[in-house]
Order: sequence, then C-alpha cells, then structure tokens
Amino acid sequence: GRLKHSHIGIVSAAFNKGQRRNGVKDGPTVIKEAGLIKRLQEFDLKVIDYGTVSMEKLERNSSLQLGPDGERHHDAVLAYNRELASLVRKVIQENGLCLTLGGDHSIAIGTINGHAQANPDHQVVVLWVDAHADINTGGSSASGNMHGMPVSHHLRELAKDVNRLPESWPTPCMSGNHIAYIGLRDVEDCEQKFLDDLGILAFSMKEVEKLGIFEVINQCFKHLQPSTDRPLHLSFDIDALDPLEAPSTGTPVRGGLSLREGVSIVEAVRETGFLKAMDLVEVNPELGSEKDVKLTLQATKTILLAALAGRRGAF
Ligand code: NNH
Ligand code: MN
Ligand code: MN
Ligand code: MN
Repeated sequence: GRLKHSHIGIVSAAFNKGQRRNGVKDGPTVIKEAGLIKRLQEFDLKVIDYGTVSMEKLERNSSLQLGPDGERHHDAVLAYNRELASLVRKVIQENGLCLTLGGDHSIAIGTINGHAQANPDHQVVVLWVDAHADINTGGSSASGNMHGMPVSHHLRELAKDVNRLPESWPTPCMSGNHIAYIGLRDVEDCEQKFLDDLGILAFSMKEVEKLGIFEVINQCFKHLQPSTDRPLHLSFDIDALDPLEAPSTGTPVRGGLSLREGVSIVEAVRETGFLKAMDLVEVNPELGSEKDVKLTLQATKTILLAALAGRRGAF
C-alpha cells in the first residue's frame, strides 16, 4: 500500500569533502534554524531530528588523499557515506520516511545505499533533480570532485569503473532504468555518453521547455514505476532551480527550473505515495549576499514543505 508520511526522520549530513567549498557543510544548520521542523509540525507531522553525521572523525583519521582515479578525498567520502547509510536505513525503518539535509551531493552515495538497504529486496527508484548529471566516475571526471560522481556508485552497469572501499562498499543497487533526471543543463561529454549508453531517461531544461513540466513529470513516473517493493528516492540538488531563485550554491547554472516547477515536481513525488527518502543538497550559506542566502533558504523551505506536507505557502 501507499505510504502515509505522518512520521518523518531528519538526518543532517554536514559534509563538504565532495567539492571544494567549505560552507556547504552548514546547509543543515541554516535550514533547520530557518524553522523547518516547527513548520512541518504545524501540519500534524511527527518530526524526529536524528541529529548530525559529522566529519570530525574523518578529519582526525585523515585519509583525505586521492583515490585510484584522482577522486578527491576518496576514502573519506566513502567512509562518511557508509556511516550515513546506516543511519538513513535506521531512520526509514523507524519512520517510513527519511529527509537528509546536505551537505554536498556526494552524500547521495550514502542516502541511496541506506535507502536500498532498508527495503526488502534492497531495491529503489531514483528521481534526480539537478542542473548536473552527477554520473562521473573517477576516470571520467575532470574535476575529481566526488559530488559529481554519486550516481555512478549505484549503477550495476558502471560497477567495474567505480573504485570502492576495500570491503567493496558501496554495492550497486540499481540499473540505468531505475533513475530519471529533471533539470539538466550542465552535462559533460563523458556523462552524456553514460546517459546514452545506459539509455537513462533524462529531461534537460530543453525538454522541460518543450514538453512542459507536467508531461516531464508524468513520463518520469511512468518509466520509474515506484511501488512498495521499489519505493522512490528523490535527490534534489538546489542548483536545479534557477540561480534567481536559489543563488547560494556552489555551482549555479543559469536557465534553470522556476521555483513553481520545482514545487510541481515535489508535489507529484509526494502524490505517488511511494516516497521513502529525500535529499536536499548543495545549499551553501557562505555564498552570495545576505539577500541571496535568504532567497535560497526560502526556496529550500518551499520545496521541503511541498514535498513533505503537500502545502504551498509562506514560511
Ligand atoms: N559535472 C561537474 C563535476 O563532475 C560538476 C558537478 N557539480 C555539481 N553537481 N554541483 O550537482 O565536477
Ligand atoms: Mn548534484
Ligand atoms: Mn536485507
Ligand atoms: Mn548540481
């Protein structure tokens, strides 16, 4: 049956080692300080704050060196994500729904793995809303930043190209037909080749413009077919939104989704009844002016309120 979402567990993934800007680790704190939990509770949701998975341990144990294919902070990123995954799994098993606040998008290595682990056959379908495809491998990446690589870690088709921890964590949990994208507009050639070779359903801003957001959303769900056995994971990178709506993020790309299109996506996600995990990532309160940060937080809260409470409205 469909999920009810009266209980939500929130995990703060205060992590920044998947890219080069420190402030993104403060995303969870500023989003919570902006009153998220209180607002959700006003709509009769039981919200449990599971606290923060911190980076401190990693920083003490070092292991910040490059991976075999030049992945920056390779072992630290994966070790952090392994810890995050076990918390996400627990939160889903205890509440039915886990919201993870990032942090940079490398945290989706852990959240998707943890979500898959929480399901009976370790299966999941993913809707990835982002300006970027985040499907690089260490070998294909020009930057070495692992926030551009989370998707490749989960795909069986790319398994042989991905470097893992010695215990071979994380295990791939999906195929190219279990993920769909909305909002793409800054995809590298190597990434486009992965998308094409794997036949991945991907709606760039060009298709959003041409088809309209509702047609795009409908095609995504028709393709992904979320179900009890294969519930939905929404990974929402705030840079999917146009920088006019959400300027305080590390890699803004102009020509993005309006806030209204973003809201329409997450409302439809909620209405499937099969959302079990959501990531909201890449909010960086150190970037831009005070007004930029305020706008970005308003947009973030609007997306989260629509996704989790099914409401539009002011904060
Ligand atoms: N594709 C680039 C890379 O791999 C940029 C990734 N940046 C993101 N992804 N913000 O969402 O480095
Ligand atoms: Mn991303
Ligand atoms: Mn199991
Ligand atoms: Mn992005």
